[in-house]
Amino acid sequence: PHPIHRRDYRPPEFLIDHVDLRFELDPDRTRVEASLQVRRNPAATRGDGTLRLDGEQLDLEEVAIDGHSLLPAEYRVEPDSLTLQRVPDRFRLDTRVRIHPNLNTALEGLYQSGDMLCTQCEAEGFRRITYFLDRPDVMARYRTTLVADRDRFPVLLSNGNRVEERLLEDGRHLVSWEDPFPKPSYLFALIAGDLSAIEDRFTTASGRDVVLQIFVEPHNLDRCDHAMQSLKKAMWWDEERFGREYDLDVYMIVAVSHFNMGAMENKGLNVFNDKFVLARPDTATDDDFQGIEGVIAHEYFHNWSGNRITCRDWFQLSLKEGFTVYRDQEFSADVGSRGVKRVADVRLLQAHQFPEDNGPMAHPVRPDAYVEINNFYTATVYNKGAELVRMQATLLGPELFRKATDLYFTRHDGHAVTTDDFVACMEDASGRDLMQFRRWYSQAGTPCLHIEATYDAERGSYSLLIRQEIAPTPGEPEKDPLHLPLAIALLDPQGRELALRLEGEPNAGDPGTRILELRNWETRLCFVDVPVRPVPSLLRGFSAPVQPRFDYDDADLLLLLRHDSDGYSRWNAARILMQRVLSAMIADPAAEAPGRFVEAFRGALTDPETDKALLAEVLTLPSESFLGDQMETVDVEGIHRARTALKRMLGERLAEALLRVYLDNADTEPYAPTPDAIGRRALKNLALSYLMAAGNAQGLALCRAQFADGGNMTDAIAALRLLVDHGGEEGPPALEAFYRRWSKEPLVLDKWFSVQATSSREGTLEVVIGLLQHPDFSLRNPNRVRSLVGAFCTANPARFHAGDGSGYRFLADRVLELDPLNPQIAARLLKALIRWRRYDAGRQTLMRAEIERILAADELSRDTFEVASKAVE
Ligand code: B3K
Ligand code: ZN
Repeated sequence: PHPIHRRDYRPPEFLIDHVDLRFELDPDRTRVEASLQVRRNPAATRGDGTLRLDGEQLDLEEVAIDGHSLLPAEYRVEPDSLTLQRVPDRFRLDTRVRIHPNLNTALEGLYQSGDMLCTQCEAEGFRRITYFLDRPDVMARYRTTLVADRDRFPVLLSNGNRVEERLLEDGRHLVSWEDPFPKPSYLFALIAGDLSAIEDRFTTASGRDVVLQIFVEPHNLDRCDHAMQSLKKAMWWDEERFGREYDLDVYMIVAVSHFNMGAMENKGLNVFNDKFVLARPDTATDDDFQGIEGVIAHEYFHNWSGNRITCRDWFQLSLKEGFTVYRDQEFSADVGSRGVKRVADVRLLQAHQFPEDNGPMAHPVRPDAYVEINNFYTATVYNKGAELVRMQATLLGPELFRKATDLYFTRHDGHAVTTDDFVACMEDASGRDLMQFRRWYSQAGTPCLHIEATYDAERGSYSLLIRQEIAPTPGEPEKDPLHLPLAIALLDPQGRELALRLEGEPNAGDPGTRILELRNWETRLCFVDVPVRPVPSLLRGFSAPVQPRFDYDDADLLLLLRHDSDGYSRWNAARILMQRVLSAMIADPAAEAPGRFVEAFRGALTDPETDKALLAEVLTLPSESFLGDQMETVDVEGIHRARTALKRMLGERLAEALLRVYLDNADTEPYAPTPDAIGRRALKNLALSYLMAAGNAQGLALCRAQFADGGNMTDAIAALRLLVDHGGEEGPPALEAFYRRWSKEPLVLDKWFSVQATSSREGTLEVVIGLLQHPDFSLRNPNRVRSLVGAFCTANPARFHAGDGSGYRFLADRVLELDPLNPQIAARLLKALIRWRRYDAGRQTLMRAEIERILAADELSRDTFEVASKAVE
């Protein structure tokens, strides 16, 4: 397989203005007739009149130009294309193909999920449905006619508005849909199934009445309300914050149980992994409820950032994904708690994107080359991409940023554009120069910000020396300095914010945050009129996706932890403190947590002022993976031992306070996924986890009771996890009871698999291997694979990285089994192995050997091949 390069982009030689599709749907054999209005692209350089259409796994039956059938000698069919020579400048192309949805295990194109038929076309799935110019800069209007057996498939959906519906002979029926908005083929969708829907309405700001429908299998009808509420909130919010209204008369969401990722923003017909639709308090956790709200909003926001304005080519993926993630983050911050949301987003970025930047698959937010685009739906494109939008919003300020997004939406409506076009709108609306800022899109790697401070008591000055450092990444040995906003405040010894005046400025501003702009490798700044040695609160709100390095005293960190008004900064202070204690314990197994640290922890735990959800974030020990990321070489055993020991120490020394927190935050009202209630549950369950780590008898009794009560899934699963980890007598009966209660609920069963896969107990791998044979396990359902195999390999570092290599072998075996079935999922799993250079020599050898074993297999998919080969380059 060969890479595709961004620099090779050429506008398409032909355009397709209109597509007429007719499907005769059958899981074994679906017939697809396509009628395309094709014309030469006046904006492209004229070629020799050869039209090459994409198409894969299609049985071609007929090709006609302007109504005249072609003889097989007049076209060429290859495994991935159909080529026609010397076509006219403007013509109608008709094709007829057969496809086989029930053999489609890759879940790309048209496939079967349970009893229904559904599609997934992004990025390049449409070519598995019909021959087409399957690239996002070819935008067409679609009319889609679906014909199917009426009993088996009473509901037939596609994009846009329903324009025709009738019964046919022999029990079949026909439904036609028309989408008035030109769209790229990756936004095409169809659904056929025996589905029920809940329905609601939304009136847009300009008075358009929109029907909202969520389609699910009939037995799931009672768990769609939260999704519907989330959708209405998102529609309202996008009008308020971005001035964006919905544009069709109907907005449909369909939940399917076999889905490669979270959801898909097809125009007017979103298809969702059912995990991000279905929720009832007894089956879904707080995380699930919040995930649903976020993903429903994300896909809705794509209607403007993605669908109305789309990507010119797949290198521009972050144009829609980075911007839409930013939009969904802001939405969740506005409807929930901003500080907590920011901490969660930063945690995610650091857990997924920073490691990516520091591994063999590192790539810029706008990549330069790929072998398989599906490998680039990454934390870099999504989450770092969102950070780039956020930095531009910070640099411009709210008014100018809104002016810039308005300009973007008007200037590019209906077009396929680039990330450069986006930045140009930021510049044009604000008059600012973002030339240097653009480097963020083209340069990979996470910058380190080394900050040094000197206080001169006599002169009352506080000077900062800030150095950027960016390590080389694959293919990019040299880096250039970046333009970034550094948000900073200075706190006095009482924790109050000082008024800031930089040398040379006429007067001091109000006390609070100051945004400094860095552009060079080295920046020197001096604050004057600083009455006391201050404690700097750096990178407030995580104002740029960098790693700040500042040599804080423990006392400074304690002050930030207690007093900083910025949530990120408090959380970060707690984490540095915890990391220091843990590092000492890793180095010396006999080390104890210092008393001062324990007291600070107690202080935070019992702080009545702070948002409980933020407290839960602050008091959570850094994950084993995060701790590993901070080390030269990951010390798998040392980290696990130290973290377990610290948890136990805290549980022992603070038992009383923890018990009080547990009891004070018990639910008194019926379950509701409100920010306040979610925060209380998070804090309560965190307290319980410390008590359980210490083997506290009262904690165990509370845990058992909480599990037995099982009132809501958040509490039930938290208790189950702790009981399983506690071991001894507790785990097996709890698991069995849970299974008995939920064996008919796939999404709950996923949790049951996951809890077992992530247990830190020895012997977990054997349990996981056993579960591969469980009647409810299947390699064909991505959610199930993620819940067992994915959870073990990514969320259980101590067991996955077992020194004997058993975890690695297990993963490679699964990748080899999955690759022929579902390359996207196989390649994604494989990413757990590729950062082998971070480990000790023994593990390096073992990990590498497994990657080599995968590479030696014949017939690897492009997806898996690309990940494996880059890992050993
Ligand atoms: N755009 C889809 C992701 C498609 C992934 C294709 N491998 C979901 C989203 O980001 O909203
Ligand atoms: Zn998206």
